[in-house]
Amino acid sequence: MSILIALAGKPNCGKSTFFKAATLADVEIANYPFTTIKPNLGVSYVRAKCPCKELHLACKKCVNGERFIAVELLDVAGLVPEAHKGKGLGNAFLDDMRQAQAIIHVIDASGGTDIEGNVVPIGSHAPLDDIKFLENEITMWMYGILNKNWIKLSRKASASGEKVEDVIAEQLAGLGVDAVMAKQALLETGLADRHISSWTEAEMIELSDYLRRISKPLVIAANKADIAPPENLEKLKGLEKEGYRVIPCSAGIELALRNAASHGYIDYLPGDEGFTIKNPEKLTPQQKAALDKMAAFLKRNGGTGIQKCINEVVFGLLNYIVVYPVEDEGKFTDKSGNVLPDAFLVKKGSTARDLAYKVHTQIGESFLFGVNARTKMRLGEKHELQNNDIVKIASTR
Ligand SMILES: Nc1nc2c(ncn2[C@@H]2O[C@H](COP(=O)(O)OP(=O)(O)OP(=O)(O)O)[C@@H](O)[C@H]2O)c(=O)[nH]1
Ligand SMILES: [Mg+2]
Repeated sequence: MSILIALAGKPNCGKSTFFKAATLADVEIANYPFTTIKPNLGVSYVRAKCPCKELHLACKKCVNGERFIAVELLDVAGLVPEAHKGKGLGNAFLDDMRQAQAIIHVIDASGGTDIEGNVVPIGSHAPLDDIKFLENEITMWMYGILNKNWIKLSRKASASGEKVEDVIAEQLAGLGVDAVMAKQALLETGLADRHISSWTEAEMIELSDYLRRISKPLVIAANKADIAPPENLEKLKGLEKEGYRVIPCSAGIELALRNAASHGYIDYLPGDEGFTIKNPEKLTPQQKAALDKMAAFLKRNGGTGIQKCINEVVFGLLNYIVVYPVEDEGKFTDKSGNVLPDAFLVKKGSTARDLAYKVHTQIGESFLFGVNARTKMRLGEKHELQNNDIVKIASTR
Protein backbone atom coordinates (compact mmCIF):
# COMPACT_ATOMS: atom_id res chain seq x y z
CA MET A 1 0.00 0.00 0.00
CA SER A 2 1.42 3.29 -0.89
CA ILE A 3 1.30 6.38 1.27
CA LEU A 4 -1.67 8.68 0.66
CA ILE A 5 -1.42 12.34 1.62
CA ALA A 6 -4.41 14.67 1.36
CA LEU A 7 -4.20 18.37 0.58
CA ALA A 8 -6.86 20.10 2.63
CA GLY A 9 -7.79 23.69 3.30
CA LYS A 10 -10.33 26.38 2.67
CA PRO A 11 -11.30 27.19 -0.93
CA ASN A 12 -8.89 29.21 -3.07
CA CYS A 13 -5.82 28.68 -0.86
CA GLY A 14 -3.81 26.93 -3.59
CA LYS A 15 -4.45 23.20 -3.08
CA SER A 16 -4.81 22.45 -6.78
CA THR A 17 -1.77 24.57 -7.61
CA PHE A 18 0.21 22.59 -5.02
CA PHE A 19 -1.19 19.37 -6.47
CA LYS A 20 -0.44 20.33 -10.05
CA ALA A 21 3.10 21.42 -9.16
CA ALA A 22 3.75 18.24 -7.20
CA THR A 23 2.25 15.80 -9.72
CA LEU A 24 2.31 17.72 -12.99
CA ALA A 25 -1.24 16.46 -13.54
CA ASP A 26 -3.49 18.72 -15.52
CA VAL A 27 -6.04 20.11 -13.09
CA GLU A 28 -8.12 23.24 -12.96
CA ILE A 29 -6.79 26.25 -11.06
CA ALA A 30 -8.68 29.51 -10.70
CA ASN A 31 -8.91 32.51 -8.42
CA TYR A 32 -12.36 31.81 -6.96
CA PRO A 33 -13.74 29.34 -4.40
CA PHE A 34 -14.80 25.77 -5.24
CA THR A 35 -12.88 25.42 -8.47
CA THR A 36 -12.24 21.80 -7.52
CA ILE A 37 -15.31 19.68 -6.91
CA LYS A 38 -14.24 16.12 -7.58
CA PRO A 39 -11.06 14.98 -5.85
CA ASN A 40 -7.88 14.63 -7.93
CA LEU A 41 -5.57 11.73 -7.19
CA GLY A 42 -2.00 11.81 -8.45
CA VAL A 43 1.51 10.56 -7.94
CA SER A 44 4.10 12.72 -6.26
CA TYR A 45 7.49 11.93 -4.78
CA VAL A 46 9.58 12.21 -1.67
CA ARG A 47 13.17 13.14 -2.29
CA ALA A 48 16.03 11.21 -0.66
CA LYS A 49 19.79 10.96 -1.09
CA CYS A 50 20.46 7.88 -3.17
CA PRO A 51 23.30 5.73 -1.73
CA CYS A 52 24.81 5.36 -5.21
CA LYS A 53 27.05 8.41 -4.83
CA GLU A 54 28.58 7.29 -1.55
CA LEU A 55 29.17 3.82 -3.06
CA HIS A 56 30.43 5.17 -6.40
CA LEU A 57 27.88 3.19 -8.37
CA ALA A 58 26.40 4.10 -11.72
CA CYS A 59 22.71 4.23 -10.83
CA LYS A 60 20.01 4.80 -13.40
CA LYS A 61 17.21 5.31 -10.90
CA CYS A 62 18.18 8.68 -9.51
CA VAL A 63 18.82 12.15 -10.82
CA ASN A 64 22.18 13.63 -9.77
CA GLY A 65 22.21 11.35 -6.72
CA GLU A 66 18.69 12.32 -5.69
CA ARG A 67 16.11 9.57 -5.51
CA PHE A 68 12.44 10.34 -6.01
CA ILE A 69 10.14 7.76 -4.43
CA ALA A 70 6.44 7.67 -5.26
CA VAL A 71 3.65 8.58 -2.84
CA GLU A 72 0.03 9.39 -3.62
CA LEU A 73 -1.40 12.86 -3.31
CA LEU A 74 -5.05 13.80 -3.11
CA ASP A 75 -6.45 17.22 -3.93
CA VAL A 76 -9.92 17.76 -2.53
CA ALA A 77 -12.55 20.47 -2.67
CA GLY A 78 -12.19 23.41 -0.30
CA LEU A 79 -13.60 23.15 3.21
CA VAL A 80 -15.59 25.94 4.80
CA PRO A 81 -16.73 26.32 8.42
CA GLU A 82 -19.70 24.04 9.14
CA ALA A 83 -18.79 21.75 6.21
CA HIS A 84 -19.44 18.76 8.47
CA LYS A 85 -23.05 19.95 8.63
CA GLY A 86 -23.24 20.20 4.85
CA LYS A 87 -22.18 23.82 4.28
CA GLY A 88 -20.24 24.66 1.08
CA LEU A 89 -19.80 21.40 -0.74
CA GLY A 90 -20.55 19.62 2.52
CA ASN A 91 -19.37 16.31 3.75
CA ALA A 92 -18.55 14.48 0.56
CA PHE A 93 -14.95 15.60 0.34
CA LEU A 94 -14.33 15.03 4.00
CA ASP A 95 -15.21 11.48 3.04
CA ASP A 96 -12.68 11.69 0.23
CA MET A 97 -9.97 12.08 2.87
CA ARG A 98 -10.89 8.86 4.70
CA GLN A 99 -7.90 6.83 3.59
CA ALA A 100 -5.31 9.60 3.90
CA GLN A 101 -2.50 8.83 6.33
CA ALA A 102 -1.66 12.49 6.77
CA ILE A 103 -2.77 15.93 5.71
CA ILE A 104 -0.98 18.89 4.23
CA HIS A 105 -3.07 21.79 5.44
CA VAL A 106 -2.65 24.42 2.76
CA ILE A 107 -3.32 27.92 3.99
CA ASP A 108 -3.22 31.23 2.19
CA ALA A 109 -0.48 32.97 4.15
CA SER A 110 -0.95 36.16 2.14
CA GLY A 111 -4.25 36.86 3.85
CA GLY A 112 -5.74 37.62 0.43
CA THR A 113 -8.78 35.35 0.76
CA ASP A 114 -11.45 35.25 3.45
CA ILE A 115 -12.51 32.16 5.40
CA GLU A 116 -14.74 31.04 2.51
CA GLY A 117 -12.07 31.65 -0.12
CA ASN A 118 -13.42 34.92 -1.56
CA VAL A 119 -10.73 37.30 -2.79
CA VAL A 120 -10.00 40.19 -0.39
CA PRO A 121 -7.08 42.67 -0.30
CA ILE A 122 -3.77 41.00 0.63
CA GLY A 123 -3.14 41.12 4.35
CA SER A 124 -6.76 41.75 5.29
CA HIS A 125 -7.60 38.22 6.47
CA ALA A 126 -5.63 36.68 9.35
CA PRO A 127 -4.36 33.25 8.20
CA LEU A 128 -4.09 32.10 11.81
CA ASP A 129 -7.90 32.03 11.85
CA ASP A 130 -7.89 29.34 9.16
CA ILE A 131 -6.03 26.75 11.17
CA LYS A 132 -8.37 25.76 13.97
CA PHE A 133 -11.52 25.76 11.88
CA LEU A 134 -10.23 23.06 9.54
CA GLU A 135 -9.14 20.88 12.42
CA ASN A 136 -12.52 21.34 14.02
CA GLU A 137 -14.30 20.32 10.82
CA ILE A 138 -12.29 17.11 10.57
CA THR A 139 -12.81 16.38 14.26
CA MET A 140 -16.57 16.93 14.01
CA TRP A 141 -16.75 14.78 10.91
CA MET A 142 -14.99 11.98 12.80
CA TYR A 143 -17.24 12.52 15.77
CA GLY A 144 -20.27 12.17 13.48
CA ILE A 145 -19.03 8.80 12.27
CA LEU A 146 -18.04 7.62 15.74
CA ASN A 147 -21.35 8.68 17.16
CA LYS A 148 -23.45 6.86 14.58
CA ASN A 149 -25.39 4.04 16.29
CA TRP A 150 -23.04 4.58 19.21
CA ILE A 151 -25.55 3.78 21.94
CA LYS A 152 -26.53 0.52 20.31
CA LEU A 153 -22.91 -0.42 19.67
CA SER A 154 -21.70 0.43 23.12
CA ARG A 155 -24.54 -1.56 24.71
CA LYS A 156 -23.72 -4.53 22.56
CA ALA A 157 -20.05 -4.19 23.47
CA SER A 158 -20.81 -4.01 27.21
CA ALA A 159 -22.95 -7.15 26.91
CA SER A 160 -20.41 -9.15 24.93
CA GLY A 161 -17.36 -7.92 26.85
CA GLU A 162 -15.78 -6.52 23.65
CA LYS A 163 -13.07 -3.96 24.39
CA VAL A 164 -14.02 -0.32 23.86
CA GLU A 165 -10.94 0.33 21.71
CA ASP A 166 -12.07 -2.47 19.41
CA VAL A 167 -15.54 -0.96 19.07
CA ILE A 168 -13.99 2.42 18.22
CA ALA A 169 -11.54 0.88 15.76
CA GLU A 170 -14.36 -1.00 14.04
CA GLN A 171 -16.46 2.13 13.83
CA LEU A 172 -13.57 4.21 12.40
CA ALA A 173 -11.76 1.49 10.42
CA GLY A 174 -12.57 3.27 7.16
CA LEU A 175 -10.69 6.31 8.46
CA GLY A 176 -7.50 4.43 9.21
CA VAL A 177 -8.02 4.32 12.98
CA ASP A 178 -6.86 1.06 14.55
CA ALA A 179 -7.28 -0.36 18.06
CA VAL A 180 -3.80 0.79 19.13
CA MET A 181 -4.66 4.40 18.25
CA ALA A 182 -8.05 4.06 19.93
CA LYS A 183 -6.46 2.71 23.12
CA GLN A 184 -3.95 5.55 23.15
CA ALA A 185 -6.73 8.10 22.71
CA LEU A 186 -8.76 6.53 25.51
CA LEU A 187 -5.80 6.67 27.87
CA GLU A 188 -4.84 10.23 26.95
CA THR A 189 -8.36 11.57 27.35
CA GLY A 190 -8.90 9.73 30.63
CA LEU A 191 -11.85 7.80 29.20
CA ALA A 192 -10.12 4.42 29.43
CA ASP A 193 -11.35 3.74 32.92
CA ARG A 194 -14.78 5.32 32.59
CA HIS A 195 -17.79 3.31 31.49
CA ILE A 196 -19.06 4.31 28.06
CA SER A 197 -22.50 5.11 29.38
CA SER A 198 -21.04 7.98 31.43
CA TRP A 199 -19.28 9.74 28.51
CA THR A 200 -20.60 13.18 27.68
CA GLU A 201 -20.87 14.61 24.18
CA ALA A 202 -18.01 17.01 24.93
CA GLU A 203 -15.83 14.10 26.02
CA MET A 204 -16.59 12.19 22.85
CA ILE A 205 -15.65 15.22 20.78
CA GLU A 206 -12.41 15.48 22.72
CA LEU A 207 -11.77 11.82 22.01
CA SER A 208 -12.50 12.38 18.32
CA ASP A 209 -10.10 15.32 18.31
CA TYR A 210 -7.36 13.18 19.78
CA LEU A 211 -8.06 10.43 17.25
CA ARG A 212 -7.84 12.99 14.47
CA ARG A 213 -4.45 14.16 15.62
CA ILE A 214 -2.95 10.67 15.69
CA SER A 215 -4.70 9.20 12.66
CA LYS A 216 -4.47 12.27 10.40
CA PRO A 217 -1.38 14.19 11.51
CA LEU A 218 -0.74 17.36 9.56
CA VAL A 219 1.82 19.89 8.44
CA ILE A 220 0.91 23.45 7.62
CA ALA A 221 1.89 24.64 4.16
CA ALA A 222 1.98 28.42 4.52
CA ASN A 223 1.28 28.94 0.83
CA LYS A 224 1.44 32.09 -1.30
CA ALA A 225 4.47 33.02 0.80
CA ASP A 226 5.76 34.84 -2.29
CA ILE A 227 3.13 37.55 -1.80
CA ALA A 228 2.59 37.23 1.96
CA PRO A 229 3.32 40.12 4.33
CA PRO A 230 6.41 39.09 6.37
CA GLU A 231 4.49 39.52 9.64
CA ASN A 232 2.01 36.85 8.54
CA LEU A 233 4.82 34.39 8.00
CA GLU A 234 6.33 35.27 11.36
CA LYS A 235 3.04 34.69 13.15
CA LEU A 236 2.56 31.37 11.39
CA LYS A 237 6.10 30.30 12.25
CA GLY A 238 5.24 31.16 15.85
CA LEU A 239 2.80 28.24 15.84
CA GLU A 240 5.76 25.89 15.99
CA LYS A 241 5.89 26.67 19.73
CA GLU A 242 2.49 24.96 19.97
CA GLY A 243 3.83 21.85 18.27
CA TYR A 244 2.74 22.67 14.72
CA ARG A 245 5.04 22.09 11.79
CA VAL A 246 4.87 25.13 9.54
CA ILE A 247 6.52 25.30 6.11
CA PRO A 248 6.43 28.56 4.15
CA CYS A 249 5.94 27.72 0.50
CA SER A 250 4.90 28.90 -2.90
CA ALA A 251 3.00 26.41 -4.99
CA GLY A 252 2.78 29.07 -7.66
CA ILE A 253 6.57 29.32 -7.99
CA GLU A 254 7.01 25.56 -7.85
CA LEU A 255 4.54 25.15 -10.67
CA ALA A 256 6.26 27.82 -12.78
CA LEU A 257 9.68 26.25 -12.21
CA ARG A 258 8.51 22.74 -12.99
CA ASN A 259 6.93 23.94 -16.18
CA ALA A 260 10.07 25.87 -17.12
CA ALA A 261 12.18 22.79 -16.39
CA SER A 262 9.95 20.47 -18.40
CA HIS A 263 10.22 22.85 -21.35
CA GLY A 264 13.98 22.81 -21.02
CA TYR A 265 14.39 26.48 -20.03
CA ILE A 266 16.01 25.79 -16.67
CA ASP A 267 17.70 23.03 -14.71
CA TYR A 268 15.65 22.47 -11.61
CA LEU A 269 14.76 19.46 -9.51
CA PRO A 270 11.88 19.58 -7.04
CA GLY A 271 13.37 20.47 -3.68
CA ASP A 272 16.40 22.28 -5.11
CA GLU A 273 17.38 25.49 -3.39
CA GLY A 274 17.99 27.22 -6.69
CA PHE A 275 17.97 26.71 -10.45
CA THR A 276 20.11 27.55 -13.46
CA ILE A 277 18.86 29.19 -16.60
CA LYS A 278 19.98 27.24 -19.65
CA ASN A 279 20.05 29.93 -22.32
CA PRO A 280 19.80 33.30 -20.56
CA GLU A 281 20.37 35.16 -23.82
CA LYS A 282 17.09 33.81 -25.19
CA LEU A 283 14.95 35.22 -22.38
CA THR A 284 12.87 38.34 -22.69
CA PRO A 285 13.54 41.00 -20.01
CA GLN A 286 10.16 40.13 -18.47
CA GLN A 287 10.98 36.43 -18.28
CA LYS A 288 14.37 37.24 -16.80
CA ALA A 289 12.82 39.52 -14.17
CA ALA A 290 10.23 36.87 -13.24
CA LEU A 291 12.92 34.20 -12.86
CA ASP A 292 15.11 36.55 -10.79
CA LYS A 293 12.21 37.13 -8.42
CA MET A 294 11.66 33.42 -8.08
CA ALA A 295 15.37 32.82 -7.51
CA ALA A 296 15.31 35.36 -4.68
CA PHE A 297 12.36 33.57 -3.08
CA LEU A 298 14.15 30.22 -3.27
CA LYS A 299 17.25 31.73 -1.73
CA ARG A 300 15.29 33.25 1.16
CA ASN A 301 13.36 30.07 1.89
CA GLY A 302 15.76 27.30 0.93
CA GLY A 303 13.53 26.22 -1.95
CA THR A 304 9.87 26.62 -2.84
CA GLY A 305 8.77 24.57 0.21
CA ILE A 306 6.65 22.12 -1.77
CA GLN A 307 9.12 19.21 -1.62
CA LYS A 308 9.80 20.10 2.03
CA CYS A 309 6.11 19.61 2.85
CA ILE A 310 5.99 16.16 1.27
CA ASN A 311 9.27 15.05 2.84
CA GLU A 312 8.23 16.38 6.22
CA VAL A 313 4.99 14.41 6.10
CA VAL A 314 6.63 11.13 5.12
CA PHE A 315 9.84 11.27 7.15
CA GLY A 316 8.88 13.66 9.95
CA LEU A 317 5.22 12.98 10.71
CA LEU A 318 4.76 9.42 9.53
CA ASN A 319 8.25 8.17 10.43
CA TYR A 320 9.11 6.34 7.26
CA ILE A 321 12.65 5.37 6.27
CA VAL A 322 14.02 4.37 2.86
CA VAL A 323 15.49 0.91 2.31
CA TYR A 324 16.88 -0.64 -0.83
CA PRO A 325 16.33 -4.36 -1.41
CA VAL A 326 18.88 -5.99 -3.75
CA GLU A 327 19.49 -9.54 -4.94
CA ASP A 328 23.27 -9.33 -5.36
CA GLU A 329 24.72 -7.85 -2.19
CA GLY A 330 28.20 -7.67 -3.73
CA LYS A 331 27.15 -5.52 -6.66
CA PHE A 332 24.08 -3.83 -5.11
CA THR A 333 21.95 -4.99 -8.02
CA ASP A 334 18.99 -7.12 -8.97
CA LYS A 335 19.39 -10.28 -11.07
CA SER A 336 19.66 -8.32 -14.29
CA GLY A 337 22.42 -6.07 -13.00
CA ASN A 338 20.34 -2.97 -12.30
CA VAL A 339 21.98 -0.93 -9.54
CA LEU A 340 19.73 -0.25 -6.51
CA PRO A 341 16.63 -1.13 -8.52
CA ASP A 342 14.05 -0.33 -5.85
CA ALA A 343 13.66 2.15 -3.03
CA PHE A 344 11.01 1.18 -0.49
CA LEU A 345 9.39 3.41 2.07
CA VAL A 346 8.88 1.40 5.26
CA LYS A 347 7.87 2.48 8.75
CA LYS A 348 10.73 3.07 11.17
CA GLY A 349 10.95 -0.06 13.31
CA SER A 350 10.37 -2.39 10.34
CA THR A 351 12.43 -5.58 10.41
CA ALA A 352 14.31 -7.51 7.75
CA ARG A 353 11.37 -9.88 7.56
CA ASP A 354 8.88 -7.03 7.14
CA LEU A 355 10.93 -5.92 4.14
CA ALA A 356 10.88 -9.47 2.76
CA TYR A 357 7.09 -9.43 2.95
CA LYS A 358 7.02 -6.10 1.21
CA VAL A 359 9.13 -7.46 -1.64
CA HIS A 360 6.76 -10.40 -1.97
CA THR A 361 4.49 -12.36 0.36
CA GLN A 362 6.19 -15.59 -0.64
CA ILE A 363 9.63 -14.16 0.09
CA GLY A 364 8.36 -13.09 3.50
CA GLU A 365 6.97 -16.52 4.23
CA SER A 366 10.14 -18.33 3.18
CA PHE A 367 12.55 -15.79 4.72
CA LEU A 368 15.89 -17.27 5.84
CA PHE A 369 18.00 -14.20 6.68
CA GLY A 370 18.96 -10.79 5.40
CA VAL A 371 22.38 -9.43 4.53
CA ASN A 372 23.42 -5.82 5.01
CA ALA A 373 25.01 -5.18 1.61
CA ARG A 374 27.36 -2.51 2.95
CA THR A 375 28.86 -4.53 5.80
CA LYS A 376 27.96 -8.03 4.54
CA MET A 377 26.62 -8.76 8.04
CA ARG A 378 23.81 -11.27 8.36
CA LEU A 379 20.54 -9.91 9.66
CA GLY A 380 18.05 -12.03 11.58
CA GLU A 381 14.32 -11.73 10.89
CA LYS A 382 13.81 -9.36 13.83
CA HIS A 383 16.70 -7.07 12.88
CA GLU A 384 15.46 -3.48 12.77
CA LEU A 385 16.26 -1.72 9.53
CA GLN A 386 17.86 1.71 9.44
CA ASN A 387 17.32 4.52 6.98
CA ASN A 388 19.32 4.01 3.77
CA ASP A 389 20.01 0.31 4.42
CA ILE A 390 20.71 -1.83 1.39
CA VAL A 391 19.53 -5.35 2.11
CA LYS A 392 19.66 -8.70 0.39
CA ILE A 393 16.95 -11.11 1.47
CA ALA A 394 17.76 -14.80 1.37
CA SER A 395 14.77 -17.08 1.22
CA THR A 396 14.03 -20.67 0.25
CA ARG A 397 12.10 -19.43 -2.75
N1 LIG B 1 0.93 34.27 -5.54
C1 LIG B 1 0.55 33.01 -5.44
N2 LIG B 1 -0.66 32.61 -5.89
C2 LIG B 1 -1.00 31.31 -5.76
C3 LIG B 1 -0.13 30.37 -5.17
N3 LIG B 1 -0.75 29.16 -5.16
C4 LIG B 1 -1.96 29.36 -5.74
N4 LIG B 1 -2.12 30.64 -6.11
C5 LIG B 1 -3.32 31.24 -6.75
O1 LIG B 1 -4.45 31.07 -5.89
C6 LIG B 1 -5.64 30.86 -6.66
C7 LIG B 1 -6.33 29.58 -6.20
O2 LIG B 1 -5.55 28.46 -6.56
P1 LIG B 1 -6.16 26.98 -6.62
O3 LIG B 1 -4.98 26.08 -6.72
O4 LIG B 1 -7.21 26.87 -7.64
O5 LIG B 1 -6.81 26.89 -5.16
P2 LIG B 1 -7.67 25.70 -4.49
O6 LIG B 1 -7.31 25.68 -3.05
O7 LIG B 1 -7.48 24.44 -5.26
O8 LIG B 1 -9.14 26.24 -4.68
P3 LIG B 1 -10.57 25.44 -4.67
O9 LIG B 1 -10.43 24.27 -5.59
O10 LIG B 1 -11.51 26.45 -5.16
O11 LIG B 1 -10.77 25.04 -3.26
C8 LIG B 1 -5.19 30.82 -8.12
O12 LIG B 1 -5.39 32.10 -8.67
C9 LIG B 1 -3.71 30.49 -8.03
O13 LIG B 1 -2.97 30.96 -9.13
C10 LIG B 1 1.15 30.81 -4.69
O14 LIG B 1 1.97 30.07 -4.17
N5 LIG B 1 1.43 32.13 -4.86
MG1 LIG C 1 -8.81 23.24 -6.22
